[in-house]
Amino acid sequence: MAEFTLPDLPYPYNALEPYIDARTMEIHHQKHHGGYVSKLNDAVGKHPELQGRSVEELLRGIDQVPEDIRTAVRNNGGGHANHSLFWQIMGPDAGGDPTGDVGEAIRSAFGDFGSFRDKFAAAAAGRFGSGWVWLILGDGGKVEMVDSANQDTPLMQGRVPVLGLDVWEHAYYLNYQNRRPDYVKAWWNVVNWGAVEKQYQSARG
Ligand code: MN3
Repeated sequence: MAEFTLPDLPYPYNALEPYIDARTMEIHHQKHHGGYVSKLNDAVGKHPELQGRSVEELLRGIDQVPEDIRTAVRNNGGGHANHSLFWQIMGPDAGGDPTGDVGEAIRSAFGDFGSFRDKFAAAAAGRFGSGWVWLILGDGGKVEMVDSANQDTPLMQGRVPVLGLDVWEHAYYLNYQNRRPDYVKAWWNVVNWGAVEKQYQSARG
């Protein structure tokens, strides 16, 4: 049973160069994200009663997932959901200042875009080992920044991510080696604010 499938990237592997190189994108998408999908299918395949659940449903209800596959769903379901969002909110000919309602929400929460980037960079640098930095929807349309370890997702706390940055070494090591801050700085050039706005509006329902 292969219930979950690896989504295609909405752009070619080389589309984010020079900020993220094609080889990194290809390995990241096919091997890493592909691996999460495959292992998620193996886990969920052991429990036919879970068939038809979306990955978001599984993660929001992680405490109700059968114990023998809970860790596998947390890691690989998280990996699947996180990367599916990550590919969507990047793109070629992107970057610049945040636009739309999400841009307003960011300025309202953090001041100007520079202050927001500084806080994001500090969270990315401070995340020891592997993890993510997130912008999530808060109360009343506000946005908040959080970070998480491994493939843990804000969905497990009932929160909805609108923007996420992968700070696992596999996301940047070929091009940036140990220079995570350089990767984080360059990453803003590939953030597609139109796509982030879509996530924000969809999260608000
Ligand atoms: Mn990754």
